[in-house]
Amino acid sequence: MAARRDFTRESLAAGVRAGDRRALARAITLVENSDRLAYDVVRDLYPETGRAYGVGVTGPPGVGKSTLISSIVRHVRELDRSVGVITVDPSSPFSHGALLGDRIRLADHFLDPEVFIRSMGSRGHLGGLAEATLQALLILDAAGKELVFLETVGTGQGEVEVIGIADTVVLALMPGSGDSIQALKAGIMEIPDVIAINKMDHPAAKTMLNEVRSVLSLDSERAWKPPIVLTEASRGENVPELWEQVEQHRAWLESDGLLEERRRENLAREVFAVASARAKQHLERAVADDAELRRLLEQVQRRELDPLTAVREILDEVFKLSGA
Ligand SMILES: Nc1nc2c(ncn2[C@@H]2O[C@H](COP(=O)(O)OP(=O)(O)OP(=O)(O)O)[C@@H](O)[C@H]2O)c(=O)[nH]1
Ligand SMILES: [Mg+2]
Repeated sequence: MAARRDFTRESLAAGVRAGDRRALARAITLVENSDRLAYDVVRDLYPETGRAYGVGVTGPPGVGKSTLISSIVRHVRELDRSVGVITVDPSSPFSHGALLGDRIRLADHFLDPEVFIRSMGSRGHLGGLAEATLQALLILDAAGKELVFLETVGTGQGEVEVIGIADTVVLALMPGSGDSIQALKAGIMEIPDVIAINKMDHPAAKTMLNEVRSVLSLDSERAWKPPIVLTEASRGENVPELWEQVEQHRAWLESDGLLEERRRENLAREVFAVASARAKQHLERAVADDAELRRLLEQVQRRELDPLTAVREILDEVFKLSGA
């Protein structure tokens, strides 16, 4: 594409630093395409990152995550903070711009030059969505956005690697999010930092509040007790209170160097998650492309070769690991 040539490594990095929307949009598109130029630019910008505060918003489909983010953005814009929003939809193949629902929900902010909003689907991404999210976050961080929101749908573990990089994780629930309560109770879902029970206009909101409280009370050892806030995102009800809890969590992390510690852990985990995703994809491709390796799988299926011998031969061949 000829248009892609109008940015060089230097001009793209400079554009991102200046917070130029066109440069930001291009850089994130290049990230989505696993383009070498994006890799180089993030590499150049990385030493300047670490200033943005990342807020992850997760929760089941349709609970109002985008609406909540939109309301929070309205609130923090009144406080004059600059904002980036990345919404990640693993179920959507679309990319390059906003998904329809997000576009409607977040439309209020499209004209605000201090707000940059981008949606990403599951297309491409050598290292999976974790890689694309991480790179996009770093770009918005380098662009000087003070707050970056990461939205992803989730009721279990898959979203962890996407928002695992966030400094504060908000779990959004609504009356009827029983599966999430079960997942929290069973320890399948990590305890978030702040819980929003959205759609408080719904008659069952109080019941939900009690259920969440009782699940959290099972875990009384925790140094940070996740606050629970009832919200009505569509009207902005209690959104300042929710934001206040995010700020409280931030203040708590910032005391005693906890934020530094959390970021170190998050970064190490993200690197590991991306490396694992890439290794898995490499392995899958290698086996698909190699008749010899596929034959090993068939031999296992016919019980001519035991599974671990096949594993060993595949790993030896693909990763040159000996004695694994
Ligand atoms: N009654 C009520 N409806 C709400 C509230 N907040 C959001 N909604 C509506 O709930 C629907 C889903 O809202 P979204 O913000 O798109 O939810 P989401 O969690 O981002 O959805 P996905 O990204 O598709 O998982 C929309 O029709 C919203 O208008 C609320 O507080 N009360
Ligand atoms: Mg959404």
